[in-house]
Amino acid sequence: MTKTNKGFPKDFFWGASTSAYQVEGAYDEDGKGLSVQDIPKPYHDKICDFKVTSDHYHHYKEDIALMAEMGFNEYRFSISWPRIFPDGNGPINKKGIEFYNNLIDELIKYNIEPVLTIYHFDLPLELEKQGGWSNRELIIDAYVQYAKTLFEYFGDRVKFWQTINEQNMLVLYGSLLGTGATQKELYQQNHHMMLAQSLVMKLCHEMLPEAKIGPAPNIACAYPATSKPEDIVAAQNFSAIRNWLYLDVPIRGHYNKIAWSYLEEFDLVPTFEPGDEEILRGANPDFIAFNYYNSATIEHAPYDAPVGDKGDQQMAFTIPGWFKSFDNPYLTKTEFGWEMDPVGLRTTIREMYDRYELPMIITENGLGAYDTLEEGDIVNDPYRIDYLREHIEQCRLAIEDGCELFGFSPWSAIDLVSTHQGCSKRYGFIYVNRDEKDDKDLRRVRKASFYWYKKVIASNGSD
Ligand code: BGP
Repeated sequence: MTKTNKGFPKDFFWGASTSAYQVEGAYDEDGKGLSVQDIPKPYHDKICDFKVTSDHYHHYKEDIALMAEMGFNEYRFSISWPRIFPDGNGPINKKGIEFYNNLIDELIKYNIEPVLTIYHFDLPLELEKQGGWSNRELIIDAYVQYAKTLFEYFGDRVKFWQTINEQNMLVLYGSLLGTGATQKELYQQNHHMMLAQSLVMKLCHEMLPEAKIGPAPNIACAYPATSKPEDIVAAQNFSAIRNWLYLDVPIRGHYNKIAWSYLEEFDLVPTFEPGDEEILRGANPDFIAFNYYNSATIEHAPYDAPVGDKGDQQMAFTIPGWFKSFDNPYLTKTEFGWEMDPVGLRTTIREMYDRYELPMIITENGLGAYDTLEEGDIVNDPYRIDYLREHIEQCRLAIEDGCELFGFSPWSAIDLVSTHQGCSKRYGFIYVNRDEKDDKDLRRVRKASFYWYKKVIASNGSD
């Protein structure tokens, strides 16, 4: 018996992703309000902040032309909430609407499908000052009004929507926003995000019956560190707390039971108000957008286990009594210390499809590296090509396994500023000429991976 080689579906989405605050710059131009990302952080002494980034705000036409040259038929980007509502709610900034109208039109001009993230880490500062996601009365309504505005202005052209980028990372690494919220507060915020997301999904289905909307968490399969039975339970605990908590609510309409017992044990259960259960049951997403960078290797952690530090990896956490993450001896790491596991992507896709049977799109996956601009405007990034080639191959295998994957949109279309490691940690197919302290000329340069990805797209997944 041989396996049928299904390959990628003929209308598969090939593109890449960015987020507004990491790529746009123009942080205070044309009426934009500040976001929580615009507050100076201590590490901004050494690396750049988000004021200019790749200046996509002024270069979007050139950038989209380059995406079109690569053959993109999809581009995943986010809207800057404070560019539309400078205070988070209240009056609309027409200039913000104009910018995204132009950007969407430019994409459509090249037959690139816009895949729009409503909220990607850049909460308007004015909302944060009033408690942000902790302030239930304020935030749910503000998010719903904001999303409704986007549906009204862009719903005629945007068919694919994502509610909240990496809600699980916002909760598990709350410090990303530097708000100093406690664990208890973070799970209450999470509950408010769940409610806001459900209401927005329902609204999207009412206002835009042709559109599709989904959540956008970061998902990682978990390997037990050994075949010791306790390690198997620990790996299941990890998956429940890190992954399924965030997908079960929108898709199954209720909290994951194992994650719930963790919340109970550590006194982290959020306060519910009457009617919340019903709101959570009303989401009904059409697809799952998910980000995948690495897998996790998990071992049992006794209650007195020290809370270990695995450096900067996305898997770096321990919950005493529940699990502990562990370095996988079979995997190598990027220059920035993130484990690389292409096969884990196939496992993650299979696990999710088996569980939810919803179509899926990968909205982030990629290699952060120090690239070098050589004389003659050459950027050789074979490591990125290898990384992406191996991940794409695992997508192909997952499709062959029967999973419904409709797009691959890696991080990132163009170099941009990392969440907390500056602009030298590059992910793009397009190099942007700048460094941490000097914006230089922001010239765009096609990397070797640019030409390679163009061939991948032209051949629908072979190269
Ligand atoms: C994801 C975020 C992105 C992006 C990426 C790479 O978690 O959704 O915004 O930045 O990770 O991470 P980093 O920028 O920290 O290297």
